[in-house]
Amino acid sequence: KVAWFPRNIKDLDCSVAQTLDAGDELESDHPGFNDKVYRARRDQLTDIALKFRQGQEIPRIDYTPDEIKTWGTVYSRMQDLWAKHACDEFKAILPLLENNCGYAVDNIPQAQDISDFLKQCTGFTLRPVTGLLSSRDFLNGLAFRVFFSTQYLRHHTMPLYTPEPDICHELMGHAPMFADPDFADFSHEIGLASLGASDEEIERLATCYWFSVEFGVCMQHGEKKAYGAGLLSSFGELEYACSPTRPAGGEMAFPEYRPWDPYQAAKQKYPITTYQPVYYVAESLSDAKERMRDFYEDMKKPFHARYHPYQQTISVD
Ligand code: H2B
Ligand code: FE
Repeated sequence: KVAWFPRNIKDLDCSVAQTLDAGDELESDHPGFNDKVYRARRDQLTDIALKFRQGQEIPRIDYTPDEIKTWGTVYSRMQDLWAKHACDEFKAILPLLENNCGYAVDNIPQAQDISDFLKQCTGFTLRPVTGLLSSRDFLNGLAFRVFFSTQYLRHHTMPLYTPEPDICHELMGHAPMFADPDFADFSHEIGLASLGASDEEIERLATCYWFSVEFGVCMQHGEKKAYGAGLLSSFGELEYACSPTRPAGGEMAFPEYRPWDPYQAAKQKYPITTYQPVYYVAESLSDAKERMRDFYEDMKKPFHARYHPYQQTISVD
């Protein structure tokens, strides 16, 4: 039996409504767990995501000075690191986002502006979400070139740490890459592959997603450069992944690098709370995409899903 999957972009409203369980409840080890003001603010932003319906304008948010300061702390620390370790595609797109979407140290960009910009570049759009979705629902959105994006900020007491996706991770790490055509196609492939897939296949695709969209590295000018959002939004791990220094006293392990191969990556175990012990290195973003496409075409699914961008629907044959 084939699992339910969205056929029309409007069906994403169901995906979101169905699975928002853990998202709006903070875990007890979250730095904002005991902060009443933080939690009340989270509820406000969560409400926007809950009320959102596909096709609407994403409401603009008046960010507080504290929130802007947290964003700015991350943004300014990342700027130097991006110059050294981000892939060329990211570095080319960032100035466009600064000019068109309000990316700046002292301003948190609005999701609708980024969504409009991405739509012109690759057809990708953003959709607000309250928190973590299941892998299946999250990946299904990519099949419609929709990226689910949280709008709250990490807790201001720990600006360089977040145990969950927040707006810094989404807008600094993910959003810029969706403006790149190869990366957009790559993400779309994973999304199409996830439609109606078995639970085991979803697990394998989510693992591929982890080692590419989140922690992917590629070779450029003979050096390792990051294209994964988990790296591009992480102050510590970006440097660690792209140019680690051999530990003198053994305080930090040295990562292992393997050529990007979705068949291998899909089977690899990974930690979620520490730096990655293994990174998969693609020759380029288009190489990453080609290999992902081979993997998808090899999957034993009973049908082939196709996306129709004008109608924003999926057909199967
Ligand atoms: N949900 C949300 N809201 N954002 C994510 O980045 C996310 C998710 N990532 N659910 C997914 C899971 C990812 O870890 C993979 C596909 O499981
Ligand atoms: Fe992410």
